[in-house]
Amino acid sequence: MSSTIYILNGPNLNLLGKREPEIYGHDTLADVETSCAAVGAPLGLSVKLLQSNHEGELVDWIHEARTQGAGIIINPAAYSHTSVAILDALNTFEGPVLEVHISNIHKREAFRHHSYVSARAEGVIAGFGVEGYALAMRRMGTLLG
Ligand code: CA2
Repeated sequence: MSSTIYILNGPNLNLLGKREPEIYGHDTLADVETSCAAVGAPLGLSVKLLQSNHEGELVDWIHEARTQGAGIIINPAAYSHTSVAILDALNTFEGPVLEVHISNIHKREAFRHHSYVSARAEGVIAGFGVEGYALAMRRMGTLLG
């Protein structure tokens, strides 16, 4: 039976591929789900990709992953820089957590340079575009292997 990786996405990422392609590219979250599923299949990993514009809903999905997920890949979007609630929720999760940012947050405004989630993440990928999600899936295979 395959293990499930939760791929959680924060506010405004529902617009991925539809707005600001110069920063975030042309791929949509549906494309991300397809590429992550393709990477995960030979590793025995399935994906559950979710997106919310609401902090509490992301917290609820992290709690769900506590019993139904083997690992979490999270792009908390703007909540990266503000949310102690998401950090606290991730600290209750026992499996590996990987943080992904599509853009290189360190090349952008200073307020994007700090992420609360990074204090919990086993690793952080930033600036690799949406390929970062598939790279994180590959790393999940290693961490869970
Ligand atoms: O680079 C990333 O992945 C970010 O997490 C994206 C967040 C931003 O607040 C973080 O600092 C870095 C913003 C997500 C907005 O997503 C959009 C996607 C397409 C069009 C408009 C917004």
